[in-house]
Amino acid sequence: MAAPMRRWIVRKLMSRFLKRPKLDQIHCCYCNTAKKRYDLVVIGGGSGGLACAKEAAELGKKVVVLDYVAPSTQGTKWGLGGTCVNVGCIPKKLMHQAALLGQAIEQSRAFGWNVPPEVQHSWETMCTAVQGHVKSLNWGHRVQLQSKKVDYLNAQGSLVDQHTVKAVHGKGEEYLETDNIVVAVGGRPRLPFEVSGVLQHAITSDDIFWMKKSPGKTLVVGASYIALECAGFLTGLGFDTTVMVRSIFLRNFDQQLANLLADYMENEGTRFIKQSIPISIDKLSSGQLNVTYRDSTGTTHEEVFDTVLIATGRKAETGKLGLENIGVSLDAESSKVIGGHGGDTERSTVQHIYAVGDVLHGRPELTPVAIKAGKLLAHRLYNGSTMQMNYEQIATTIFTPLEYGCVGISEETAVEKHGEDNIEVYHAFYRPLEFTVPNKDSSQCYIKVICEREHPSKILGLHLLGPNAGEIIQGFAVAIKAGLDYSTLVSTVAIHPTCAEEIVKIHITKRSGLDPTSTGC
Ligand code: FAD
Ligand code: NA7
Repeated sequence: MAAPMRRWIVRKLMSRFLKRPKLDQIHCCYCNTAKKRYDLVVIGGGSGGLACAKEAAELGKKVVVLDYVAPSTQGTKWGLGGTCVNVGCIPKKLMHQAALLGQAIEQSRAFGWNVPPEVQHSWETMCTAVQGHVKSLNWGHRVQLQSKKVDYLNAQGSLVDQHTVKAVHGKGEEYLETDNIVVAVGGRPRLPFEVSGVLQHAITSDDIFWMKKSPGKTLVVGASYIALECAGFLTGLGFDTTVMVRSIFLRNFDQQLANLLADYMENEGTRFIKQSIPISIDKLSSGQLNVTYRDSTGTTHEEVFDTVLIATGRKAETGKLGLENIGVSLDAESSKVIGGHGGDTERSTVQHIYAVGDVLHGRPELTPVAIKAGKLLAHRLYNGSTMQMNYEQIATTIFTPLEYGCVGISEETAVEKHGEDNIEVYHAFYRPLEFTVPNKDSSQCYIKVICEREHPSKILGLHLLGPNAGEIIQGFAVAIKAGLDYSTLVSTVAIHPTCAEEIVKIHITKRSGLDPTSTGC
């Protein structure tokens, strides 16, 4: 049978399989239509919402998930699964991998591979492959909801009273009555509207992974997680990439590692315009964008780019949810839901209304955080559990060309919290073995372990700049969560030859002033 016919039959069968089951219905006082009754309504089908909904359904509850994606400012749209799947972790990590492969091809020559001098990369081919994977995940989420008997509405949700959610979709609107509500609407990029032309001409992380044609010469505005990751893979893919930095790199991360990372990126070809902010973006007749920006002395400059990518933070999408009208308190600055009421980390000011994921005020904006919080909440609601989400010591990694992985606190925070005299900072510059043959500069490969000074020297923070930092840090995060101290760390026998072994071999303190360069075996 031909492939298109096979795909058509599979789609037909699946659409039948995905039909929603019949539900209990009661009369609605807001309209004349019937009102559906649920145990749990989840607003937002991203990492946290889906995890919570599926877990609650597994515990035998009648659950519906509403997911609606407002198009980006440039009109980009995507499917079920939220930020991580469609415009976050997944396409980002795949493009990071594409960039690393480019580096590997270059370096492979030193290892004897006969690679042609000019190796071309196709943005279109990469995007088609990445988007294909993302679409398969969208489909997988729908199938999982169906198999776990969670209802799914491609609808925009809002709260009309403490127990009623209004769902607006292509066919009109419906009202859902429920015992519990979980708000899991995530966030969206925040644009600096003071920059004229930003709305019309700039893209964000909501667009970059879905661009049909390559971005060309790109200006990335912002100097944090998302800005540096995007700038990193764009540089690695061969685009002329500039980052405009307003103040510091990676606020809230260890500043020594943040600066080393920026140095590495600069050496790899990313250009930084420091201490500057954009003022305006104007479209030229060529289609290119003329950016006017101001530096710290007040002097204005102009430069032409093909693409301007704004990565100046994210904001919660709570404006249209009607939360405040029904008594749910939001943080005045972040517009996020304030949790922690009644001793429950995710409970809002209304007893049976909860928030998980990026929309919860003051919590790390990370997928595994949203998933874990959503699952734990379902178990507290429907399985008699009392286990709260622990937001401490959550590991993360910035997937820049040299990855920066960390768990625990930065040196700055350790000094602030414990005092300089009460902490010991061990550090090492090391050379990954794989950097030696291609003679790759390893000046920024660095490890920092921050401990309490007093015996047993509990580890407060571990920071690693190097290849595969994400893979390395995950295991150490387990040990640190279990209370790892310095003597246990260094009594561990290394795996040789690895980058991770440098962590268990760390022995030079900053206080000693000794050269922290690791000398190998
Ligand atoms: P989301 O995943 O954002 O889901 C919310 C969903 O609700 C969305 O589909 C939204 O459209 C929908 N919605 C909004 N309003 C309504 C409404 N009124 N009605 C119905 N539906 C609505 N995290 C990591 O852990 N690792 C990474 O490497 C990583 N990389 C990232 C890279 C980028 C570029 C970005 C932007 C984020 C990255 N993150 C990463 C963060 C991660 O994506 C988020 O923390 C995570 O997706 C949050 O999940 P959530 O469930 O809170 O919200
Ligand atoms: P962050 O971490 O909030 O960082 C925002 C960055 O943008 C930061 O470097 C800011 O500089 C900069 N910024 C903010 N406003 C402006 C304006 N108006 N002009 C220029 N630069 C500006 O956001 P991210 O998007 O990187 O990451 C958000 C989360 O998503 C992250 O925690 C991950 O978990 C996923 P500043 O330091 O304030 O001077």
